[in-house]
Amino acid sequence: MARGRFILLEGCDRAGKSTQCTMLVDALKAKDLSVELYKFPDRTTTIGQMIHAYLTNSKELDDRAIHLLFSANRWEAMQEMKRKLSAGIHLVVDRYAYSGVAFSTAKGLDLTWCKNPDRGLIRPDITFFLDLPTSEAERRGGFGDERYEKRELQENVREVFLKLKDKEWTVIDAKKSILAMHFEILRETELKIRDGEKDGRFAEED
Ligand code: ADP
Ligand code: 2DT
Ligand code: MG
Repeated sequence: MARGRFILLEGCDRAGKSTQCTMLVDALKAKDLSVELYKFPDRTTTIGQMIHAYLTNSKELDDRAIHLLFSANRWEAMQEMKRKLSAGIHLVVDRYAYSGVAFSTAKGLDLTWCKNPDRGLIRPDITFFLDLPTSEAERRGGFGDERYEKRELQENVREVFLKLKDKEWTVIDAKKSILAMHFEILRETELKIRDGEKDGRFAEED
């Protein structure tokens, strides 16, 4: 059996990641494919609850400590994700290690230091970067109360994302309509799934 594909959606706040993840999962299910949604941070685990307490300002943590918790929150999902991919289930993932590096680097931590804890995680088969200028993101509603929902930080995060962007990313212009974005993401995903029927190994982050 061909292994499932790891499909990642990354991008700044309000670029439409969660909207597109749900639409992609529904569209793939409608085509009778096995697919599951993962979201990072996963706030349901013990580590995730600590992250949630930090993001909602009910707990203070050192910048490095919270960075490592975000990474640990991915590591604790790894075995299950590998099992599912091996069983032929496609995974649509809402944020991953790039968000980890982008936010912590934007706060002032060293880029290489930030990348290290995620080394060895399963590598996505396709990374969509939903690109939206901060000014456009702001028009999609006022900032909420979470710790990172601040204009200056969001601008820094976008800059780091643009620095991290490599030629393997598929950049989606998030100024487009929800449906236009969906069709673009679905088309690329279906190509990747067809392509992936040939290989069976996991690529790991380096
Ligand atoms: P993210 O998960 O990237 O933060 P969401 O999917 O939660 O973004 O979308 C943030 C807000 O923007 C929601 O109110 C959503 O309905 C709206 N939105 C999402 N995509 C678009 C789009 N392409 N054009 C206009 N508004 C959008
Ligand atoms: P959501 O709004 O998508 O729940 O994200 N974040 C996320 C990090 O700082 N490091 C990480 O590794 C990840 C995955 C981005 C909550 C916030 O958490 C930030 C926004
Ligand atoms: Mg979201």
